[in-house]
Amino acid sequence: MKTAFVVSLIASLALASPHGPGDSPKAVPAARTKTNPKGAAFVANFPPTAKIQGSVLASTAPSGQGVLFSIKISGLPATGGPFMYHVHDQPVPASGACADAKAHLDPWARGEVPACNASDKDSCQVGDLSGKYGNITTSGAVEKSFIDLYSSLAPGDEAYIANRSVVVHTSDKTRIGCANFLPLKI
Ligand SMILES: *[C@@H]1O[C@H](CO)[C@@H](O)[C@H](O)[C@H]1NC(C)=O
Ligand SMILES: *[C@@H]1O[C@H](CO)[C@@H](O)[C@H](O)[C@H]1NC(C)=O
Ligand SMILES: *[C@@H]1O[C@H](CO)[C@@H](O)[C@H](O)[C@H]1NC(C)=O
Ligand SMILES: [Cu+2]
Repeated sequence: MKTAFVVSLIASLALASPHGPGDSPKAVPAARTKTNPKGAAFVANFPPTAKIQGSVLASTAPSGQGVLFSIKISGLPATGGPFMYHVHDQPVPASGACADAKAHLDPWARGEVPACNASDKDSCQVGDLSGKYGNITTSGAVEKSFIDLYSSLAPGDEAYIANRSVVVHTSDKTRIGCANFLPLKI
């Protein structure tokens, strides 16, 4: 009896989809990307129509593991902070409409709740950069760099960020700037 129960339990676990929408957020920790190509670099430049100026550079980290993000933003308004910034799933279309960037890059369908715990980055959405590395709490200009082990610059990876976008938000989630990651031309 007991054995039969255990066997059926194991069978039902094995059948469960690893990325199903009903999974608890911690069921599938974000994969750490180990295949970032050396020297890959993409940049998202906020367009003149955005309320903020600047860029987000994403390049393979010097160690080869993870993506080095270098954020340089100016023109952050005096009110509306703290500001959040994320990699979003879709690119911004030619119209520049930030809403069309859709939701955060979340290849493992982790969802929005509970909020990302920065002490447990494995459990956060891949695209939730401010959840993992902190909100921008200043107005005006800011520079910030960090290495994210979950984002990918390897084409074909679920967490590939090129051809997607970065979005900056006020604390009420209003999108005040968005731009696509495009190959860096030196
Ligand atoms: C965040 O993660 C750390 C490390 O796993 C844990 O000790 C802490 O309790 C977590 N905080 C919350 C609010 O879950
Ligand atoms: C971005 O998408 C376009 C159109 O699908 C494709 O031609 C291009 O190779 C992609 N670029 C990258 C860096 O993946
Ligand atoms: C970042 O700001 C948002 C919006 O105010 C807030 O909900 C979130 O808790 C903040 N995150 C941290 C880690 O302080
Ligand atoms: Cu966002």
